[in-house]
Parts: sequence; structure tokens; C-alpha cells
Amino acid sequence: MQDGSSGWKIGSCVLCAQNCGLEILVEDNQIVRVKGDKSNPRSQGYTCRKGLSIAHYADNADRLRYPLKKIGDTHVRISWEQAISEIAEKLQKIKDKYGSKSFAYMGGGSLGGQMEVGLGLRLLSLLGSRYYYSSLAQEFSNIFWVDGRIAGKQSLVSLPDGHNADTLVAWGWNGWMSHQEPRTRDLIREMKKNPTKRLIVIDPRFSETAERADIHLALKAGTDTMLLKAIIRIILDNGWTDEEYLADHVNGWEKIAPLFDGFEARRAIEDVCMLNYEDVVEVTRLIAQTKSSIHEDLGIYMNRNSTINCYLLHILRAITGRFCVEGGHVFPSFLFPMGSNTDERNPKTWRTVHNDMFPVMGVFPPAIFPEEVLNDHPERLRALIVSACNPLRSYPDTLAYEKALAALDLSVCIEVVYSETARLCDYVLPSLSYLETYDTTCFSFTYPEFYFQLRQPVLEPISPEAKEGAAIILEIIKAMGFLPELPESLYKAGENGITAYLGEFNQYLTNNPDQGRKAPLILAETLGKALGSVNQALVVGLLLNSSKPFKAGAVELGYPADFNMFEEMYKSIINKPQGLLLSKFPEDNFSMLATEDKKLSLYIEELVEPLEAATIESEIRNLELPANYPLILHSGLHHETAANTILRNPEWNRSRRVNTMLMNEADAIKLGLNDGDKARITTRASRAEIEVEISKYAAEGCVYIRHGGGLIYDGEKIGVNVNELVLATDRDEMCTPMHRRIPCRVEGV
Ligand SMILES: Nc1nc2c(c(=O)[nH]1)N[C@H]1C(S)=C(S)[C@@H](COP(=O)(O)OP(=O)(O)OC[C@H]3O[C@@H](n4cnc5c(=O)[nH]c(N)nc54)[C@H](O)[C@@H]3O)O[C@H]1N2
Ligand SMILES: Nc1nc2c(c(=O)[nH]1)N[C@H]1C(S)=C(S)[C@@H](COP(=O)(O)OP(=O)(O)OC[C@H]3O[C@@H](n4cnc5c(=O)[nH]c(N)nc54)[C@H](O)[C@@H]3O)O[C@H]1N2
Ligand code: SF4
Ligand SMILES: [Mo]
Repeated sequence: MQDGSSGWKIGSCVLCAQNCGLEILVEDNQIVRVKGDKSNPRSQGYTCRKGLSIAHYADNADRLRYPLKKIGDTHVRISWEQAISEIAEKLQKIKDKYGSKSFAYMGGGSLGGQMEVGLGLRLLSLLGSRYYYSSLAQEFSNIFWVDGRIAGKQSLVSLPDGHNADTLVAWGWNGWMSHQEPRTRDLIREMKKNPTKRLIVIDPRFSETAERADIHLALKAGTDTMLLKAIIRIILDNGWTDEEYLADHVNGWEKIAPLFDGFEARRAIEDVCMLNYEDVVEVTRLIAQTKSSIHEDLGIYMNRNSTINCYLLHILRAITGRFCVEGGHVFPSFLFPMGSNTDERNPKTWRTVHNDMFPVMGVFPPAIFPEEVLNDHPERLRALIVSACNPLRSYPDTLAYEKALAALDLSVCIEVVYSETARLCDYVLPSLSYLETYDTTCFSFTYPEFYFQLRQPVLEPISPEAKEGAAIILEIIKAMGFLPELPESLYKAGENGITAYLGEFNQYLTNNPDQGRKAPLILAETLGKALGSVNQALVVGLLLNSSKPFKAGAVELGYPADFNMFEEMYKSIINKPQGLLLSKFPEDNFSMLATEDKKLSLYIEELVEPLEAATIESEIRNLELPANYPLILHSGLHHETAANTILRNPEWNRSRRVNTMLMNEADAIKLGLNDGDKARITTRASRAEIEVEISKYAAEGCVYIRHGGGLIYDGEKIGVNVNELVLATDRDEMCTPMHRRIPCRVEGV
């Protein structure tokens, strides 16, 4: 086991979902050197400049030291006892007066750890609420919803298997900057170097990824639906469908195929997408006739027509036989799923009281949160617990969020820093950082192998008062009286190992069958005390509750098939801080599907009409921008100089130009702007002044502001917060914000 003493430590990066392994040299509890960890089985030594800058996350001027309470306009220091007892009392009062629907829990989509989400959701459930909001529902709702229909269950998330593909299509994904595949830059370099492999980029701008591509289709922004329909038409015209695959693995294609009858592919490509027809035919051939994988990302997910575009992409995969196959698109293995199955057709699925909005994969969309607070419904939201999330910079419409937070009866923020969200909350509770705790994520993203890493602390707590996030939530649960008195023997049992503990635990549950629902909490409390970490105990709980294929795969790798499995696994996990192969799922990826016959269920009734309605004529009409907002703001570029809102100290970018708006030279000339000039950008939400950076990476007609600007570091606001320029109402039918298409105008000042 690792501790926080000096020397080289094994950890991992918490700044994006790749969680690359890091070797970290610690001296006097400070990070002095960082390098990629070659022993990490997923990242194999890979890092980017963010990971190498992790010291700025570990310690900075904004780190929280002790609990805070808002009195008037300022936060004052209070004790943990006072914080927890006051929060518990207020939660109880709100429940008694207004009922269960008053509560929301927000966060946990975070990139470093997710163990505390489990407890956050338990607390919410004990309060009687299901209103869980997270970042996942401002990026992935559309694709998760479509995945859910096609795979039979929302918690099955499909992903590209880029490393095994011969043709990789980056569709609205700027991998060179944003990663989103293990070792992305290595992958892109390999595509470039290997003559048998090809990288195709479909992106309106010459992105850093397009710069390295074999083919770049610079389509007109927002015309992806037309391109997708055209590609499918071309496949049908050329007889490039995989008939055998369709017969063996797909239901419902015959009902969808007629939707493409008579679609004028050439006209769509040339007149709407503004592309060369022959280029698109070549790209279509490569998709249909080579081992291809399409990686789409925020250029699709946060853009117009997101749901039908996700649907068209899956149709394209299905008819070319690229779903559930190596080097195509797979359903990765998992220990715990990213979310739950909350099909909105089930009348039991909760909806919000104001918007009547449903969750996708158990998550409600952040774009509607302000409206769910700011209304006069008797059961409106009144209390928020937010953790590992910074809605005041990450969620659309900062102004609406400011009003919503002010209108709450109670707001609690669990954070490592005094974030923009923490600044507005009634109580701020200091969490240990992901470098000071044991923690894990659900981002293994491999198939059929399942890799697992339980990160271990590499630093001693910066603040002796900070606590593990999950432990903080458990304190609130206990203070509310949700846990029964537990026998001393259960606390003691864990000291003799996991097997001994689980024996005692089962005995307790047999004797107290009414406590079954609280089993995970009882385990977190008692085993957590023995192990000195709630998160570690939760991992044991996850192993215990893992799926049949997970356990079968583990046995195949040599773990005992009986009750001793969990102790053995726990020991291997602790002995391998860099992560390890823990299980192997069946080779046949179709076996993951939750449909009855293990086939892809391609027909989605609700999407037929919108798919039909998207014609060349309607798209030409709908693509028009309002006369007073002739440009498109790409609100939030995931650039290498940004790390969501996590790296706060501007030092980490040193002399790099960061707080600028990228603009194409042609647009700048039209507007009489020079590089370095101050410009005013106006949207329907607000306006801001920002420095212009003329860039070859900007498409004509579009301007780009980085995600994660406008942080208040050490009391000083740095850069423009792009979410002030976005209206919360600028969203689609899944309530996903239209961050990739905010109409705007730009003027010199
Ligand atoms: N360095 C860095 N890396 C990060 C992050 C970070 O903050 N910094 N954040 C991480 C997170 S949480 C996420 S979700 C990912 C996001 O990763 P990406 O999705 O790769 O990020 P974006 O910068 O949104 O890139 C989207 C691309 O879509 C293109 N696009 C815009 N409009 C259209 C369109 O109409 N059609 C098409 N086809 N393309 C379009 C844009 O030009 C852009 O190149 O990045 C992750 N990685
Ligand atoms: N306009 C616009 N907005 C966007 C985007 C965009 O492209 N444009 N991108 C969106 C995307 S894709 C995403 S994923 C979201 C991300 O938005 P968020 O979910 O807010 O995630 P982060 O900014 O990564 O981190 C949130 C907070 O977690 C805190 N944190 C770090 N470590 C710990 C810890 O150990 N414990 C606790 N309790 N807290 C910790 C950090 O200090 C930070 O304040 O932003 C979204 N917002
Ligand atoms: S790609 Fe970069 S930011 Fe993402 S986990 Fe790896 S080192 Fe960290
Ligand atoms: Mo994200």
C-alpha cells in the first residue's frame, strides 16, 4: 500500500476521462516531478501536458482548508460538527415542510473519481428524491438515449474501438486536443504513419486533428444530418450494405430503409454541406468496405439535430456491420455501469415538476435546473448538494444559475477549492483531492478485457481538516438518523480481512432483514472504518455486487469461484496501484446487449418523423442564422490550454495565449479586426469583451471561446466565462445545450 511519504509514487491523472497513469515524485508533500507511468496497462506511459501539470491541481491558492458557512455575504469558518448537524437539521426541515421533491444532488460526472456518487445517490434516495443532475446530461443524453433504445438498456454505453480500426473517422471530435481515446496522440500518429490506416476528419474547421488527417471533409457547420443521409444513400446505391450482418444481428432495418428512398445525395452534399461529391463517395467506401470506426463527439452531441444524428450514425454502423465488432463500435466491459436505466416510457420514471422533463440514464439535464428552482410550484427544488462539479462555470446560463442558487433554502458544496459555485453556497465542505484518497472511475472503456485501477493517495492531506467526499456524505446520512446502531463486532470484523468481514456482514443482514436496503451504507460505515477509507469499502461492495459475466471472467483469470474471490481481488487491487486486468468479458460483444434476441433493435418509432422531416429544403431553411446574429459561437473549445474548470492557477499555461476568441482571417478582415484587438461578442444571453486571435484553426463564419474561462483564482477573475453567453433555454428536446451553435455577432470596440 502506498502512503503520502516522500519518493516516487504511482498515481493517475484526474483531468480527463482517460485517467492516464502517472509516476509522481513527492518531496515534503509537494509534487516536484511527473512522468507517464509505463506500468499502467491502459495508458502505457502516455500523458499530455495537462497530466504533467497535475501539481497545480494538487495545491493552489484556492484549496479549501476547513468547513465554511455563509453569513450575510461572507463565508466564515465553522467546525465539522456544526456544519454536519446544521445541514442535517435543515434537510429534515425542508423534507417535513415541502416534501421529497425539494432535493437535488448534482455532480459526480467528474473525471477523477466517482465513488462518492454512490453515496450521494443513496442520500438522495433516503430523502425520497431522484433528482440527480450531472454533466453527463449536458453532453451525452442524446446518444445515451439512442443507445438505450438500440441496445435495450440505457446503462449500456457504446464507444468506438479506434485502436483496432483501419479507418478512423473523427466526426465532430478534436482528439489531438481532447483525447477521448486511450493514448490519442499516439493513435493519431500511428494512423498517419501506417500506410494501411487512414484518419478521416469531418469538421467544419481545420482542427488540430484535421491537420493530421488523410482526408478532411470541411462541411458547412451544422449540416451533419444531410451528410449522414447522403452517405447512407450512397451505400444503398452501391450495394455496400453488409447483408449477412443485417440478417444475423439487426432487427428493424427494413422499416427504416424506405426513409432514404429518393434522397438526393449529390444535391445535399454539394448544395447544403458544401462538399465535393467524389470525396464523400470515397469516405463512404472507406467506412463501408474497411475495418472502420467512427468516433463522434461534442461537435455532434452539443449541436443541432443531435438525437437524429446519433441515430443516423448508429444506422450507418449497423448497415455496414461495424457494431459490436473489433475495431468498430463496442459496448465496453464494466464493474459498475455509468448510470441506471430510466426509460421515460415507464410511468414510474420521475419527471421534473416544472418542465415535466425525464432523466436519461438516471440523470436530469443541468440546463433546466434554474427553471426547476425559479418557479412557484409547491414542490419546486429547494435544496441542492453539489459535489465535484462547478455549475457556475460549467453549466449554461451563469446568470440563471446565480439566481437559482440564491433562491434555494439550502445549498451545500463539497469541493477541493473555493470554486465559483462554492462562493455562492450556504455551506462549503472541504474534500480531500483525488491525489489524497483512494478512488476510482467507471471509465475503463475497453473490451473484452476489463482493467481496473484503484488510485492510491500520493500526497498527505494538504489540509488536516479535509475528508474523503464519500465520508462527508456518510456523515450527513448518519446525522439524519438513516443508519441503525451497528454492532461493534461488525466494525471489528474488517480488521481480519475481507472474507472474515463479509461473513459477519452476511450474518448481520440475515439477522436484520429490514436493513437490506441500507446494506451498502452499513458496509461503507463499518468496513470503511476498518480499512480507514469509505471508498475502499465501496469498492469491495462493487465487487460483491458485480455482474455474472464479470465474475465469470474473473474466475477465468484465476480468481477463486467462491466467497474468497473478493478478498483475493481486493488484495490484487491494492498491490497494483497502477491498475490491473481484473476480468474478461465474453468475446462475443453482442452478448452484452439487453435485447431479448441479442440483436440490435434499430427501429426507433419516435425518430421516424424527425428523420423524415429533415429534408434538403427544411435544412436549408433551418440552417439560416438570424440577421442580427450572423456568426456561430462555438461556446467552449476543449483546447489543450483548458482542463475543464479543474486547473485554476493560470501559471500552468505560463506564456501561452489563452483568454482569446479564435476567428478566421476572412471574418476578421470583413469586421476590420486585427489579431490582438479587443472585440465585443453579443449573444441572446449577454455580451462580453475579448481579445481576437486570428487563427487557421477557425472556420469562416464561426468564432471559438475556450471552455473553462472566467475562473476566479485567488480572488481575481481571469478570462471570459463562456457560459454567461449561453441561454439555458437554448437547448434541444433532450435539454442538451446547443453549445456548438450559439448565434452571435462580433464588433470591434
Ligand atoms: N485539453 C482538454 N482536453 C479535454 C477537456 C478539456 O477541457 N481540455 N475536456 C474533456 C471533456 S469533459 C470532453 S467532453 C472532451 C470533448 O472533446 P471534443 O468533443 O473533441 O471537444 P470540442 O473542442 O468540443 O471539439 C469538437 C469538434 O467539433 C467540431 N464541430 C463544431 N461544429 C461542428 C459541426 O457542425 N459538425 C461537425 N462535424 N463538427 C463540428 C469543432 O470544430 C471541434 O473541432 O474533451 C475532454 N478533453
Ligand atoms: N459552454 C460550455 N460549457 C461546458 C462545456 C462546453 O463545451 N461549453 N463542456 C461541458 C463538459 S463536456 C463537461 S464534462 C462539463 C464539466 O464540468 P464539471 O462537471 O463542473 O467538471 P470539472 O470542471 O471537470 O470539475 C468540477 C469541479 O470538481 C472539483 N474537484 C476536483 N477534484 C475534486 C475532488 O476530489 N472532490 C470534489 N468534491 N471536487 C473535486 C474541481 O475543483 C471543479 O471545481 O463542463 C461542461 N460545460
Ligand atoms: S490525456 Fe492528459 S488530461 Fe487526460 S488523463 Fe491523460 S494526461 Fe490526463
Ligand atoms: Mo465532458
